Amino acid sequence: MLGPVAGGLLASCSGIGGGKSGGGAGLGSSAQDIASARNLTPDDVAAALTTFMPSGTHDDYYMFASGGHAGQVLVLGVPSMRIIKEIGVFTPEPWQGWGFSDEAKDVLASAQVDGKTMTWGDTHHPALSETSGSYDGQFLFINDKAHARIAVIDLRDMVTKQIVKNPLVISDHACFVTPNTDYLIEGAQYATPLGWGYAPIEQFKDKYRGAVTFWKFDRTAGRIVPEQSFAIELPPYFQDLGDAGKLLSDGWCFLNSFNTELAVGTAVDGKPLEIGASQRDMDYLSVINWKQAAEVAKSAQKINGMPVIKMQEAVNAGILYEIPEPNCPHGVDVAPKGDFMVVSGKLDPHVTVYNFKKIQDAIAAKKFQPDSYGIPVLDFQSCVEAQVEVGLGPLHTQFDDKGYAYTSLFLDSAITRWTLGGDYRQDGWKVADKISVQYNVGHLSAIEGDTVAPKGKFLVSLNKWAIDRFSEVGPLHPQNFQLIDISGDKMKLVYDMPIGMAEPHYAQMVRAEVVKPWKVYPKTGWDPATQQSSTVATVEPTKAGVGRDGTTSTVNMTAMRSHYSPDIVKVKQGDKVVWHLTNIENAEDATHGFSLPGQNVNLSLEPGATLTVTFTADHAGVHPYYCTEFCSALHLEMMGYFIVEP
Ligand code: K7E
Ligand code: CUA
Repeated sequence: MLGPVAGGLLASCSGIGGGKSGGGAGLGSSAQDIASARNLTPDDVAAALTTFMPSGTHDDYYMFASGGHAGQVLVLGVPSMRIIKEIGVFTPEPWQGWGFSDEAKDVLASAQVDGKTMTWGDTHHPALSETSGSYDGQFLFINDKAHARIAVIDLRDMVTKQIVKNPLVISDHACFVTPNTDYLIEGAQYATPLGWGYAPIEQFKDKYRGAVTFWKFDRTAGRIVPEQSFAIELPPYFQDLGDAGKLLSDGWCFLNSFNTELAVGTAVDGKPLEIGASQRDMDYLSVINWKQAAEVAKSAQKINGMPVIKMQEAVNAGILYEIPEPNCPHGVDVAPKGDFMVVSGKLDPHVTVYNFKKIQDAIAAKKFQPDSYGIPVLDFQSCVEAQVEVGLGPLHTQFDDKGYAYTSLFLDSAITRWTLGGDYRQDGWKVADKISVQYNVGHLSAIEGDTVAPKGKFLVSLNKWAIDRFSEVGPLHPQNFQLIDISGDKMKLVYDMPIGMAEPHYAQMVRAEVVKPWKVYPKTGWDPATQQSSTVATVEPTKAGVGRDGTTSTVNMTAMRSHYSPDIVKVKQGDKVVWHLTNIENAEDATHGFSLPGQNVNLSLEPGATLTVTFTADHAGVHPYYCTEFCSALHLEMMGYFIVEP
């Protein structure tokens, strides 16, 4: 039953339950009645009021979450946690027609692996573009761990524009930007011979390598420029997550690695990899001067077209160092001022905080010993600022606007809030609060929590297991996003959100006003692939029609409520058909679909867009095509006949 506190809370919320009556039998007519009927505690009521968005109002924040091995990106509104969109990236996505138009097929084809088009990816780390270390709302990048690919999404229309395949490695993990998005940094994951060649597994130490790739980004073109990108060869330690330095540490980046034991598995080592790879007390954090590396790369030899700075060259140039870090690390996160690097070793209950200035001093004073590849390993004690005992299985860390850090604890299923020392807070390096989550948290995401200016307020715990939290759906359960209010002295869990679509590893949250998507395309006849006027658009229905040249039939079609022009399209069996469609509407939300049976054609034409499909009319017969979006009262009539004459 609702106690006096909840009653007071409700009473103090002006307008709630005030005098409304006559609502019928249901739960009751006032907020007080509803809370009582549903047995809600005062905390429940406060949580509901924290996340509720009255109909028609917009969320304060966007969350961009990876869609795991569904290969997509999810867009959510926070604090309501409503899913607003799923962006097709590595996997065809029928709602958006992603992967069905010639334009989208070109993007997926450009990302081929060894000549094969992959129809899925394993997305892990979304990275919003940054200007001066803050999200600028222009682009979103995301990696495909399975194939070492990086996708570029333009946030004006939230459509994938480019995918690049790493020519050196076959799997990746880290994906993060430099503070002005000059480079998108991709760390390899599992070591292989560079260039995806062959070498016996017994020659792991000598022939297998890791790498970190610096993809040059051209903001004006909105594209990665492979010709201006480069990589650094690394030891065959498995590179894991990374983060770019900022402000004080701008120009540097930090990349975890595990399996510095060089374990490969039972047949060679006599023990499984996970045992072999967790024997030493320490692994290595790579510390890399990427600004200087960009200069060194100009004279580097190429592998598969990519300039690769060899380890020895990197050591000679003074751009590559390592620092011991607690065994089996996962996260490395740079504090907002760029002064501290927070590392979590999964098997150590502490987070380890390195001081950038101390790292620089250790380099200058040559306090290092080479590892077995000749890379200088800096003295651990000389670089460490603090270690904070946060709990079991620490993974990732985010920051807020009050000088707190938040670390996810996989084994404890909890999040620890702790204080940053230095000039962030007076209280030194201490645990401040801890909250249980359900269950097995991986990443966590705070509002702009990995930028130079975190905003605090909310944190989302991205939990890998949901177990008992939701209605049963068979043995495959959803993941569980939990929204946590971090604005007060104690963290408060306010919402559970099931994600019934693969495992969202990482997510980033940004203030809504930073992202400025278009409502409709800027001009009628817009090519979303180039973000310019299309060269094959038809913007007048009177100019639409079918032409035939040899055995190629070209269809120039317009779509508007509620007809296609032309509506009857005749071609000869065996013709190559090039079909251009333009949605000539400019009304917000007036999207038309285009479904052509038997040809795997399924387009989504947003207002203004021009798209093309090309296929061979191999089946003589009558093909009714139709619009897949319920666009008007006469939507069912929005159809036509594609007639293939024998
Ligand atoms: Cu699942 Cu960042 Cu790939 Cu951690 S990662 S949890
Ligand atoms: Cu257009 Cu339905």
